Amino acid sequence: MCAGKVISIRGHEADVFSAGYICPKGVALKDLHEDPDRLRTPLIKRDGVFVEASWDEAFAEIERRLPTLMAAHGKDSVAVMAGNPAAHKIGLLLYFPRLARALGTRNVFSASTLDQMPKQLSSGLLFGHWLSIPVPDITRCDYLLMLGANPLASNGSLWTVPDFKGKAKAMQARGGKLVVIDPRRTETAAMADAHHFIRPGGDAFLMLGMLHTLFDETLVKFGRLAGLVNGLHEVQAAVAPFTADAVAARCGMSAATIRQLARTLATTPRAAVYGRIGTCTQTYGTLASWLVDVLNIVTGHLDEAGGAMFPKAAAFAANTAGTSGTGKGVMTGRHHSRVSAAPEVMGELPVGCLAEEIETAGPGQVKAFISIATNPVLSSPNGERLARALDKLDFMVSMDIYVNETSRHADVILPGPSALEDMHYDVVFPQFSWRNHARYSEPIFDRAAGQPDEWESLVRLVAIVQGKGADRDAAQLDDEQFASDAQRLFGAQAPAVVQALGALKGLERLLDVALRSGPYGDGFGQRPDGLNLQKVKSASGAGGGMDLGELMPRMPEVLRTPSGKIELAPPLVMTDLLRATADLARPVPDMVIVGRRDVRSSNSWMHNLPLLAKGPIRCTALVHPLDAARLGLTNGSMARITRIATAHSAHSAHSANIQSIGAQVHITASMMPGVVSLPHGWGHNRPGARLQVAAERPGANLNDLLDDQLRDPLSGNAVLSGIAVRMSAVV
Ligand SMILES: Nc1nc2c(c(=O)[nH]1)N[C@H]1C(S)=C(S)[C@@H](COP(=O)(O)OP(=O)(O)OC[C@H]3O[C@@H](n4cnc5c(=O)[nH]c(N)nc54)[C@H](O)[C@@H]3O)O[C@H]1N2
Ligand SMILES: Nc1nc2c(c(=O)[nH]1)N[C@H]1C(S)=C(S)[C@@H](COP(=O)(O)OP(=O)(O)OC[C@H]3O[C@@H](n4cnc5c(=O)[nH]c(N)nc54)[C@H](O)[C@@H]3O)O[C@H]1N2
Ligand SMILES: [Mo]
Repeated sequence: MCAGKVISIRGHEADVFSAGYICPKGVALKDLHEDPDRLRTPLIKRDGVFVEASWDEAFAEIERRLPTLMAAHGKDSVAVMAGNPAAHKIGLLLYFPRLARALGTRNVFSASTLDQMPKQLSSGLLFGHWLSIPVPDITRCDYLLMLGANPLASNGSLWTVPDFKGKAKAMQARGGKLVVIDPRRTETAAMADAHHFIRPGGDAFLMLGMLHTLFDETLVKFGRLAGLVNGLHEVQAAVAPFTADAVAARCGMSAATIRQLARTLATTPRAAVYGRIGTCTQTYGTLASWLVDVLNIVTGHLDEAGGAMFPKAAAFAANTAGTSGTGKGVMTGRHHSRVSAAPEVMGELPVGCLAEEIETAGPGQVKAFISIATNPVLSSPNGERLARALDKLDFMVSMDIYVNETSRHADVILPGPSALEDMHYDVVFPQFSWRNHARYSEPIFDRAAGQPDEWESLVRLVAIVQGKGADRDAAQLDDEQFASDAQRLFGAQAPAVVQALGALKGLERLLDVALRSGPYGDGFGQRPDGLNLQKVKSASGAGGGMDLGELMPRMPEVLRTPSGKIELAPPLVMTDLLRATADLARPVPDMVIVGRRDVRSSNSWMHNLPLLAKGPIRCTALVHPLDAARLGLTNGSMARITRIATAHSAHSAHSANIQSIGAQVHITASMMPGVVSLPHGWGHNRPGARLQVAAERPGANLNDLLDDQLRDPLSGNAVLSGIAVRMSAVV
């Protein structure tokens, strides 16, 4: 560690995972570190104005207000939400669940229901664990069918694949084919061997049509998994209505193309289907996510080299714990949200329910909110409604590094250290990585005096909630918690484990336990050649980390279903197929809106970093020339995009959205006619945010047009794609 300035940031060629590839956001960490708007001290709002405070003052303020509120209104009166950066920060990820548990509230939310909850649910139902999500084995794959993803911009998602472009080119060089299904000819589609437009929201229908073709043409084969799959006949019966001809109009694709996609998938020995955010953020999100894996399973590509395989992470891989090959499986709906009766999924309620839980009076009404690294005012549908609701709270705490569109509503803001002041070990991404690996990064800079790590702030919040006091030392509280956890986890072995961990504390202690008891671990001496933190640390840094090899078959060991089989026909999904059957002939709207990502942006933030913000305006509305001509839109002009009201918004005064937004038009034949694409996470013109650079070019907020009440009913995931809109020229 050192004190000083960032001179430059570059990729590390010896890195076992990235081989030196970094995206522009990595380079921009310099700007983030130096950003004058990034908070360095806690803030407390006094008489409506934020004032700087010491850490002790901030925690004292929380202790003064939160426990009394909980005592008066009950546990559910506090809502808590964790956002996307929590997936990148080991401290937030490992300690957030402790806060949620300590609060004991049902009102737990996260960005998962704006993103991948459908995939987690479908994987849980099929394979028995929320985190058993197969990824394409790209280095050996010869045919990759990709739906609703643009890894050239995103670097992959639920599939961590740095330099996707290089890997896809290598696949093409050995004769492999990449086929992209997307309503926009994206950067990824442009390099693909084939690209097909699809009507937004049509993916479940497309894949049902493909599945029907596989049954119809007797192309179904399980290969090695024969005998491990339950429910094939139920699936075959349920897909009977979905012939390629019946689904074609709904997908905006020809029946011949749909059949051909199915045949190529079935007859290419090493092939995989991959679907991502475009397939999740729709009303059939769970169905589409399920179908991706069903197609892989029934064509014999699941768990095969070059197909869709399950990574095996070195640490914190819950799907390596417990008994191999069997388990409890997953269930949903153990409780329901108070206002909309939405089922709990993975312990969470849908983000779309947060505003109404704050607005609606009665027992269990949300009176306080703790937001952790999340900006739902911009990143969730109908954020304006949420913003109004946040103003009605009795108390709000934000753990955030900026005063932004969401944290401006807080009474207390607790900032985390800069990314360069934090140690790092990827907890989430190795569960979905293209190759198994383990690497550890030391902090580059010392932290400013008094600046706690984020896990320490969470430990202090837990202590406040548990009535242990605001002035307790985080490290000591953590020691106490660890001692009791070790007893529970290791029983009679606990003293030996504690001794083996030596002087390690906090995150490093948890990481060492996870590595040593993980699938490659030394088992605290039982397997002396195995991993521990010390070994991973020595291999990291200059060494570039530890390569744990290519993806390996994991069936049936990875299964955690009660039957010990793949459950191809989960009742929840079978019932939802009836909804899709009834919906098959629904006419498609004239014009719908979808989102996109830009390589120089990260959801609703990083727009304040000069290196990323410079250059052309990125928050543009992409429209096809035919639509532009029809609507009288010209390149570079402003258009008004108005949403067409849904049944929900018609009944509720609260939920009335901002009805329209203005965005700059970019005319391009890369769009499917009838579809407009606008990135999300913009709209940095809200009063009270302190984002000087972002405010110069605030952009339009796509989520202002979207309906917080539209969800995939199974997973609770928000519908963010394929929403009917009208567009007109601003004159
Ligand atoms: N319309 C539409 N909306 C979408 C999407 C879409 O495709 N279309 N995508 C959705 C998806 S996939 C996601 S994941 C969500 C993401 O939505 P969010 O979870 O809200 O995440 P971000 O928008 O990235 O906001 C991150 C917040 O964390 C703060 N932050 C950054 N670094 C740190 C840190 O180190 N510590 C702390 N404490 N805070 C930090 C930032 O200042 C910001 O307030 O957006 C969703 N919204
Ligand atoms: N640079 C950058 N990288 C990121 C992020 C970022 O904001 N910026 N965000 C990160 C996060 S949180 C996530 S979750 C991942 C997401 O990573 P990806 O899933 O790759 O997300 P996108 O790049 O938004 O690509 C989604 C694609 O789906 C298409 N689409 C929209 N609707 C439909 C539909 O109904 N059907 C089909 N087939 N396609 C549709 C869109 O046109 C778009 O091209 O990216 C991560 N990486
Ligand atoms: Mo995401």
